[in-house]
Amino acid sequence: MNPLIEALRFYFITDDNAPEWGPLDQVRSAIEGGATLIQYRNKSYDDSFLGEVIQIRDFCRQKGVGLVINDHIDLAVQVEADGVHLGQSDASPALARQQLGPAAIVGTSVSDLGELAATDLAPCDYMGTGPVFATGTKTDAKAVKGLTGFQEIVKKAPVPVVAIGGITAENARACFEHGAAGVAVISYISRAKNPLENARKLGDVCRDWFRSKSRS
Ligand code: 3NM
Repeated sequence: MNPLIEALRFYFITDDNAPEWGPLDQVRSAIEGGATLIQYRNKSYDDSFLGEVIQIRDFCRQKGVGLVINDHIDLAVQVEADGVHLGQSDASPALARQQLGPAAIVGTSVSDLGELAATDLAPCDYMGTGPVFATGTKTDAKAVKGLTGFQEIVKKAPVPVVAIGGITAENARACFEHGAAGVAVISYISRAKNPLENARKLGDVCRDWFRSKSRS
């Protein structure tokens, strides 16, 4: 299977506002539980966080899990991350591809059919679409689209689509059944009482789904 498709399955995104666990602890639990790709997301990023990013990068490298940087192409270049994820109001995926090269992972967020029509996905390896379920983590998230709305977008998308927003071990399988290439999750792990336990539960669901797919 295409290594990127495998990496998208269980995509953990760091939370800079989690009350109990810092981003490095979150990443440790996520990877221990089976996360296949990590995104460093920090909406108040400045240079004082560089050490944190380097620790996360080193941990990801040690575990053989890719690291994508949210928003900041320059930071991705600086820490030699595996790629970037860009929102609609960030720099363009084309610029990211130009700066990071052909091997980098470049992803973008597409929340509805209008954005899908307006976004140049040619430089992108995947897109994230949500919120599929209600989320308290992204304060400016668009309307919840549900599984049916999600599937409508997947059907028209020219690249693999990762489901995001309110994902848990209980609803992840339904996302895969509606065409998700992967599930991206924040609070189910970052704000869990026991992040490792939740990461393992989600890891099991993702693993089971792809095992059953590879047999069918
Ligand atoms: N993007 P949680 S929803 C970062 O809809 C993000 O594009 C979204 O966090 C989108 O797993 C979201 O805690 C937050 O719901 C996801």
